[in-house]
Amino acid sequence: MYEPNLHSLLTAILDELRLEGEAQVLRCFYTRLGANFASIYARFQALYGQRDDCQHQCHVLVKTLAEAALRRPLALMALDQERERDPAWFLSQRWVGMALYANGFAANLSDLVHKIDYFCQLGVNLVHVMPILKCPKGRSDGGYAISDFREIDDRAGSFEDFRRLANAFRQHGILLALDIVLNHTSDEHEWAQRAQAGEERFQNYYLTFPDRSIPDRFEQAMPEVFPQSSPGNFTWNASMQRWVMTVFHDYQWDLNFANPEVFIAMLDTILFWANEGVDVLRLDAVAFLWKRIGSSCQNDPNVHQILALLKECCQVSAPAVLFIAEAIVAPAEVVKYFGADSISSSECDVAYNATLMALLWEAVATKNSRLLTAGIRHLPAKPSRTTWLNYARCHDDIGFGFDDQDIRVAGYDPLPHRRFLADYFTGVFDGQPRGLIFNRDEQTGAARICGTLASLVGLESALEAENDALVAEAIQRILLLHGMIFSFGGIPLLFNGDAVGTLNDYSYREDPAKRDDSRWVHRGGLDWEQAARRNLPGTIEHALFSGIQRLIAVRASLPAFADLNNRSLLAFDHPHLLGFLRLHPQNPADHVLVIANFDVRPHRVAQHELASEGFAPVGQLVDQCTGVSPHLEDGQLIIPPLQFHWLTRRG
Ligand code: OTU
Repeated sequence: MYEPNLHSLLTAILDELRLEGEAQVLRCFYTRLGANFASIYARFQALYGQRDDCQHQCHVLVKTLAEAALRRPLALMALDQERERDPAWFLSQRWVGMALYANGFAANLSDLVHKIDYFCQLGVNLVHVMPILKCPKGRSDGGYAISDFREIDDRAGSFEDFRRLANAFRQHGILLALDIVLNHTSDEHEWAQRAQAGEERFQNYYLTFPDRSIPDRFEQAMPEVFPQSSPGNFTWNASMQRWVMTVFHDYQWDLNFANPEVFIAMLDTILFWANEGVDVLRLDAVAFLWKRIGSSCQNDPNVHQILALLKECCQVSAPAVLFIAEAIVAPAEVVKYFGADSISSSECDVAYNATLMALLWEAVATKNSRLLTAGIRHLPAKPSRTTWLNYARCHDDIGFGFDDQDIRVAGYDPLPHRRFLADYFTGVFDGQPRGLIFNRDEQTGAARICGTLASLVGLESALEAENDALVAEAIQRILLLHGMIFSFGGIPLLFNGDAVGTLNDYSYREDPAKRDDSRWVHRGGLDWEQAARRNLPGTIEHALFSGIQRLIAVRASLPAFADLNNRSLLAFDHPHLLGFLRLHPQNPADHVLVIANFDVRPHRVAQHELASEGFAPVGQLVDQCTGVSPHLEDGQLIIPPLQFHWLTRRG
């Protein structure tokens, strides 16, 4: 910090705070604060400088940071230092995540402790426990409408259960990831209740308006997230006699981040969970944090200001935590959530790779790799010390949000192609995929889809038809999709029952609170009787589980799979094959060539196409997944239907 007035400002704040604590802890806090304060102050000014209370709120901010830092448990301080020494720790190919429901995958938080063996057996060492905070009984959006940011919902268990789970994970080397829902609260949150009771201070925590004039201006440019199940972006509240902004459901009130009190309260929430030992914070719906009339109210520049400020504040008080950006936005926008720095993340360390997810499903549907290759080629570069969260399925719907230009490059018309995809996955053509529509947009006809991984690749229909060949195909597709998210570069994130082929669960239709949200079809629990068959050779569950288990182990042994921005697409132009290299930073002998066939027919690659990449003679290549050489014919590499190889030049 070189600005003398800034120095005296900080000194004044700290003098007033009269912090007490162990000398070493205080010194550490002062050092980290000193390193970040100039930037924190500048961002805070940029966001809130025009307000009368800006200086006062800046004091509150520093106080919040100090209290969190001084409260931080010793073990976590040691972790802070460890991760600061190795800031690239999360780029390793050894991390594998799984997202699950505590009361679905297990009975509740305390039962989840008993399922740790499952993670260890599979090789999963990062677990995203889906929302567990207090929320209303029916109107809760699967836990994403929170009524208390610091209380565990009694359906998940108690705070003690949570702490026991966090400890057990730590002992087993499993990272714990939790959601931080920044954008909104439930209408039953104390803030919303007090706003409804007429307290102006809390009305200012949200975006409320006495009449439709401002809402109407907003609506002109705002798209709808749930056009069918929750149309419109505002809800009339009779007790306040005001309109409230509700971008998601009518009971999810959007927080007003233009109010510094809201920013500080949410920062305090983040630091609270960081101090409870949460390693990874999944920042939900981050694209929506700042609203501006006349814009789509997504990806606003001030969203990035807020995220960068949150990051710097965490660097001061809990530097060990990672942020995951859940920004399901266009490819060109998503990389901005890593921040503007080219070396390290200055906002989120990890981001959901929704682009890859959607592209993979497109390749499944078309059985070719044209759009997939184009989409990967045009994925914007990201900063060095950041990584993707690569997934095939999650708890949400699948939106076909690729770039229109890429769709054209692949030879399709954007709108009809998106309609084709929604039709394909809802079984319109061959009846194999068992997807459901989620919120069709009546204006364009485009729709998002739901369904479990297994049901979408045709396992459910194949089992019903007792068609062994189609069952085998479905298994192959599940392994193919995992083969891709394991080798692309980033942290792969499995979902709930995908490793044992969990099918759609239609029982949500009987529950009035879930009936209108088809995402529940793929949020069923894990059937542990079915899961037990993972240890029984000859079963589908065994084929899937042991296949994925093997991929995880092989991946961990290949340092070229660490995400060092070391992926390079093959120059060959094959419509059905995806091919890319993962480059080992030091040793070319350890480069890995990934080749995948999305078609139901075999395809070949000529020797000369790989020679230019140094992967010849093909006869000497070894597939690390199987340990044997790939199939050759007349000196050409044959990639069987729906298969992939991780090839190296060593045995
Ligand atoms: C997120 O979703 C959650 O993952 C959803 O489960 C919640 O319903 C939602 O936020 C509200 O909390 O905001 O940035 O297309 O992909 O709503 C993306 C639907 C989000 C989801 C979208 C998403």
